[in-house]
Formats: sequence, structure tokens, C-alpha cells
Amino acid sequence: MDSLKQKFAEKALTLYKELRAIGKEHGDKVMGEVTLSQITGGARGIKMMVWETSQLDAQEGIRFRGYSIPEIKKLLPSGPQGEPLPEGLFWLMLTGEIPTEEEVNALTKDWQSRAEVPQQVYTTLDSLPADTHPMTQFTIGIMAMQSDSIFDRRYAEGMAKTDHWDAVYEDSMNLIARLPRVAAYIYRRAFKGGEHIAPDTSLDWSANFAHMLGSDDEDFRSLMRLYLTIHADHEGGNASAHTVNLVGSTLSDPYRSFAAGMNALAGPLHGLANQEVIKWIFEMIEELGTKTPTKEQIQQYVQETLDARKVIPGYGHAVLREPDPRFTAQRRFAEEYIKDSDLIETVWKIFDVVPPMLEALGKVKNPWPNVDAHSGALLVHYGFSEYSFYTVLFGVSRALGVLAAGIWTRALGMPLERPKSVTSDWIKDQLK
Ligand code: CMX
Repeated sequence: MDSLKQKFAEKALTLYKELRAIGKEHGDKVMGEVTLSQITGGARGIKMMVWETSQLDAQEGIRFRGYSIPEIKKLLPSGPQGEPLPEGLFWLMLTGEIPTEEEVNALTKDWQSRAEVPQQVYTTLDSLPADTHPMTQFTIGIMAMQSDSIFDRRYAEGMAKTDHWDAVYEDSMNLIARLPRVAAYIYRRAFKGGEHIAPDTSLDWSANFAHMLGSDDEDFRSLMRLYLTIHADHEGGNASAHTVNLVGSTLSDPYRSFAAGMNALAGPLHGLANQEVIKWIFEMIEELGTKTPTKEQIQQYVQETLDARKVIPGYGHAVLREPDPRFTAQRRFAEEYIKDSDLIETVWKIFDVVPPMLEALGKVKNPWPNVDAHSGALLVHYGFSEYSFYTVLFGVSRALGVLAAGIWTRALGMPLERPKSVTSDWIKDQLK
């Protein structure tokens, strides 16, 4: 057994016993109440699952196993320019411990050894029109790998429930190892005429992904390390994570549950917002006829968007009530690595203009930028302007969190998820 799996197994067994004991003793303890607005309002704030890998605070933002994004940047083993390696975050999410450099290097090597993508995936992708949306290609590519599922095979052979986590671990590790190759293949076939770039196995997971996408720029590698770290997890209730959890709770294997989650990420109110942001900015620049719009011009364009009854992409959040620290981390990156970018200056001007305008609407609970408000401008700076691909990048990163959480869920023996729905007549009856 590899050292990560060994460490996880020990921690998981301890927590499994602890949670069972807590459940037995305190199972009837009331942990919250549900209001009518929560039932009709997208279940905001209703506590209904255990998600070990991260927790979101409305003011502070995300913490991975208790560590904030600035702490993660400081503590995790990093690339040559100091940006954290996502391999380290995966280790942390599974074990709760900050890994050593040696442990992270071993994980990089482990993923490299699992990264070969079955030929049928490429054949399947090649049968699709090249202009099929990259997120559609991504979920089809993931599903084309499903026949390799170890969980699926072992379940059919009669695997014991206590072994479920082990099979999910193996599938998850294989999936994470292969996703950069699948994603890069989609990018190169959609936008670079199918000229594919062979992997460089001397590189870490992010740098090799950057390489296969078409860039060996050291700064872009650093951006990928940061990007793939900060997009990895945002507790369990967001649409993509919750979908993975829900589908996984039926004992559908990690390929199927992850593909389902990616279809949720592909919605414009969720992960697709990163493509919507840059599309909206490009349209604004074109309409205004300038690459350096003034704050007044931006204000007018924002007003036009709101008057057309559309949302301002990249702003607002279902849980957060302050600027997203993932936005701040990307801004810090831009300040450190990028000088003189009109597009990035525009993103920062939008940040000055939009919050007071959303606040003035009187209904928006969070007027601040989220993770998607900044990422596109960084990618465009390094030559990746094909924005319909951006959500695939988000998805590759999100795999780390949702699959690590999925391993935990199976190790803790969580049951089939089945919350209660009600009819409008039932609601009216309750109010009589
Ligand atoms: N622009 C304009 N109006 C907005 C808004 C925005 N950015 N954010 C919220 N509102 C509106 C809502 O549409 C809603 O209006 P109605 O009552 O007329 O329907 C009202 O404000 C209240 O919404 P809320 O409670 O503040 O926000 P929700 O929890 O319902 O929704 C979110 C959260 C993210 C879907 C919403 O803020 C939004 O649509 N933002 C733009 C899309 C976006 O950036 N999504 C990415 C989120 C991060 C991610 O998952 O990747």
C-alpha cells in the first residue's frame, strides 16, 4: 500500500469509529432548523452532509482542512517560484496533514505512473465535431474511461462494504492522473488543429498540464499550480460537489459521479461563469471601441447589463459575503507576475465599479467578486484566449476536492442521500 493510502486508511478508520459512536450517543441532537424560505430558496444554509476536505466561511472564504488560502501558499510544498503544488493540497485534504516535499514528489510520480489514457477515449473524442463545447467533450471523455472503473468491477465481483473506499481511492487516483491529458487533448483538437503535445514526465502535475496545453513559460506553470490549487474544493454544498456526492451515494463509481458533477459545473451560474466573465468583458471592449475603458464607461455598461435583466458574471455568491479570497489570490499573482495588462487593469476597475452598483439594487446578498471574476484575464495574458475551454480547467482542479471527499465519504460508510421534498399544497397546509 502506498504511503498516502496507508496514512488515509489509519485516519479514516479512527474517524469512522468516532463518528459511529457520536451518532449513537447524540443522534437525536437538533443541529439546526429549516425555514420556508430555505425550502423554496435553493436549500441555502441547510446542513445535510459531512464533507471532510474543506469548509466555507461566509466572511473568511474557504479553508482546506482548517488552512486558509494564504496559509496554504505558505505551508504547502511549492514550485520554483513559490506557488503551491496541488498534489500537496490533495494530500492535505485526504490526511489533514501538510505533506513533506518528498511525499508530494512521490504523489507526482504515482500520478505519472497512472496517467496513460485508454485509446478509446481519444477515438470517442475524435468522433465528435471539434466545435462541440469543451465541457461536453470533457464529460464524454470521462465517461469513455468508465469501463476502466476498479470500483465497478470489484462491486460486480462482490466486494465487501469495508473495501469500497479502497476501490474508490484507486479510481480517483487514476482519474486525477489522466484528466490533464484528456483536457489538453480536448484543447488541442478544438483550437490547435489537433496538433497534440506529448507529456513531459519530468514535470509536476500542473507544469506537465501547462506543457501539454502548449506553454512551457515558467510564469504560466506557476499560474497553473495556483489555479489548480485554489479551484479544488469549496465545501460540499456547491452544485458540482453536491452532485458528485449525491450520485456517488448510490455507489455509482467515481467516473460516473465525477462526470455528473462536471455537468453541474458547466452551468453559467456555477463554473461556466469563468467563460461568461471574459466574454462579457470582450463584448464590452468591442462595444466601447477601447481596450482601456474608464470607470464611467464600465459603469454604463454594467447598467446596460442589469437593465437587460442579466447577471454580472463573476459577482455574487450563494454563501460568501466578502470578496472571495480566491479572487484576491489571483489578484496578488497578477500584481507579482504581470505588468502592464490593459485587460487586468480592466478587471480591477470592474472590481471598483460593480459592488456599489449591485449593492444599490437592494436584493443582491453579496456584491463582491467570486473566483471567476479574475481567472480569464490571467489566462488571456498567457495566450489562452479560447474562453469556452476555461471551465474544463476549473473541472480538472475540482476533481482534486470532490474525489478526495468521495474517498472520505465511502470510508465513513455514508448512506444513500435522500432528502425530503414537499408539494406546494403541503406548504399551504402547514400555514393553516
Ligand atoms: N448580478 C446581478 N444580479 C445578481 C447577481 C449578479 N452578479 N448576483 C445575484 N443577483 C440577484 C439574483 O439574480 C437574485 O435576483 P432575483 O431575486 O431577481 O432572482 C438576487 O440578486 C438575490 O440573489 P442572491 O441571494 O444574492 O444570490 P444567489 O445565492 O441566489 O445566487 C449566484 C448566487 C452566484 C448564482 C449569483 O450571485 C449569480 O448569478 N452571480 C453571477 C454568476 C456567477 O458569477 N456565478 C459563479 C459563482 C461562483 C462559482 O460557482 O463558480
